Amino acid sequence: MATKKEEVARLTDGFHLVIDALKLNNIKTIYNVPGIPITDLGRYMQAAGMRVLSFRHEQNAGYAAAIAGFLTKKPGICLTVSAPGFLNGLTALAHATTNCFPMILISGSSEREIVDLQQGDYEEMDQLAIARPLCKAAYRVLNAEDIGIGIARAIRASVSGRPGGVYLDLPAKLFAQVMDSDVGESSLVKVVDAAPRQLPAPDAIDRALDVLKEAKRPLIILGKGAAYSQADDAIRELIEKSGVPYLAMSMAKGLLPDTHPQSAGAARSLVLKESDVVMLIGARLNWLLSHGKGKSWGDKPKQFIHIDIEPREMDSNVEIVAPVVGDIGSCVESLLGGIASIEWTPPSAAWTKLIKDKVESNIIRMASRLQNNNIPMDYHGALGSLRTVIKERPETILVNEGANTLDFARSIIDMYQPRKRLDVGTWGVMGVGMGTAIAAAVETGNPVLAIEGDSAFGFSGMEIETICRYNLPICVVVFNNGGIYRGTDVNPTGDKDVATTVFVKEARYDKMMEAFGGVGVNVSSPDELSRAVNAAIDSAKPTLVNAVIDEAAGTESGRIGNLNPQSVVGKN
Ligand code: ADP
Ligand code: TZD
Ligand code: MG
Repeated sequence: MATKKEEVARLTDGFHLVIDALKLNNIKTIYNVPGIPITDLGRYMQAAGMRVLSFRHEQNAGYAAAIAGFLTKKPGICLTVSAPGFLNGLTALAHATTNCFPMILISGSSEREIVDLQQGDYEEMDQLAIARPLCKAAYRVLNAEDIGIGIARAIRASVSGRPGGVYLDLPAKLFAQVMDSDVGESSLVKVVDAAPRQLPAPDAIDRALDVLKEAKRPLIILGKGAAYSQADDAIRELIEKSGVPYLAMSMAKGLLPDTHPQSAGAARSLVLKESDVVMLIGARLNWLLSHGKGKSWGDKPKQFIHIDIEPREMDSNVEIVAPVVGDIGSCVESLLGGIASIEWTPPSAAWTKLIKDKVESNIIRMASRLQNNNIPMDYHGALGSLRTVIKERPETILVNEGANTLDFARSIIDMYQPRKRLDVGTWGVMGVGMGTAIAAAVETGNPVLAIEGDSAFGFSGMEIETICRYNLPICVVVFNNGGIYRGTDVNPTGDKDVATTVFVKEARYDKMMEAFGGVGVNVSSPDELSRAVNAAIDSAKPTLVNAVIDEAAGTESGRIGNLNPQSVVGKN
């Protein structure tokens, strides 16, 4: 007869099946905040050799998971407790879905029987119903033998087609369910070809090439979908072989170096207005591209070619004359094949010279402003020095959020390598900073430079303890202008409360980093700033640089002040 010990040895349970299912699918990093009912899950995961990183707030763990998905093309995993932890993670899940990043939010939940009768369980909430509208797919696993299938479905849903966020609900009861370990093992599923290639139809490629070759003033726009696809060589070849000028959206910067001769980045308004055919590659015609119409697109007629994996994206804002539906790697390869098989004439010198002249004059106009040594620093002086840091250290991952801090950094700092610029994404979310920086360091091992508005930093600032705890090579620079957009607003009533956009004057964010054993530096000039950041990257030590910025230098909402509704009766 088997002893009790031998009998237990032949058993597995919900905890271990979740771990085995994730490991079988090569998922080994978890971004989490512990608590009932998932504390032991995190412990067992760590014991099983997974990397389990604990955060101070689930939203930051969620942003970490989201960007891990963008960087790796595998779902980033965020693990939370029930109701409040779940809700804290939900913003990040919605953000991942909005940005087309693959992510799985796994949350523990309370007893179904009690939740559904609303009898007041510990952290009672119908999480599945709440998550569903905010993600691509939402699943709940009730029985241990379904854990393998549940995790397989979540993985496939997150990365196949247009990537996005998936919610996986694991009730507390599930973890302790016991089953025979052999039966358990055979219930696990290793997902085969989780994100199958999707080849474009040959006639769609022919149609696209017909439009492109007739163009007098063609333009390619690369979006973060192009960066995500990791088809870097093919995209570069398409741009160089076709000779078509291109614009890179924020997180597509560096797919080709921003200094590439075909980059129209410094002539953005000109090319949007003057182009006659625009080929979008992994970029949506949403607000970030003024929906493909209106003043910024000029009054010349335009035709759009659109490459995207999501068929419903076609004609979403304007007519698409040549939709190309498929994965970017396959679509770009097919276009390259097409170009090779026809007599391809590159765009006219008149068009490329018009752009080149504009790019050059804009770069010259900017150069002297970037070299200013004003104290207190303005955005140009401070970012001019960080621009050089990235030029000399192109493998550094730049994380960026804020309003002026974001908009100026995006246009001033050239990127040289793919997927090295990570920012606020489609929604312009403040608070992605520290979670993004942590995942970037963990997933790539590269140094990370996070350029943060002081307001933006505040949303996730407590995670600098996490950065110190895991000793990550992250240098955070807080652009401290004492407020949101500016530090100069005054309360018009003269009341004791300061204006709504203003923070404590002369705050020293560097001292927060020192509190956790990291390095804190306070700087007031561009030279000091670049010295501090170079030293931080050389040392690989967690560092926070408090960069004192002129409180009057910024503008309302950075570059998107036009989106603020205007009151006709309100007085400022
Ligand atoms: P940006 O903000 O940089 O303009 P968007 O987030 O608007 O970029 O667009 C990204 C697009 O890329 C989405 O429409 C998404 O469906 C698409 N996409 C993501 N991955 C792929 C892929 N592998 N192949 C094709 N399209 C993709
Ligand atoms: N909350 C969230 C989650 N996202 C937002 N985008 C905002 C609020 C509104 N918001 C912006 O759009 S930018 C910004 C806020 C609060 C902060 C800007 O101030 P900053 O940058 O200090 O980060 P600058 O350099 O002072 O402009
Ligand atoms: Mg600020």
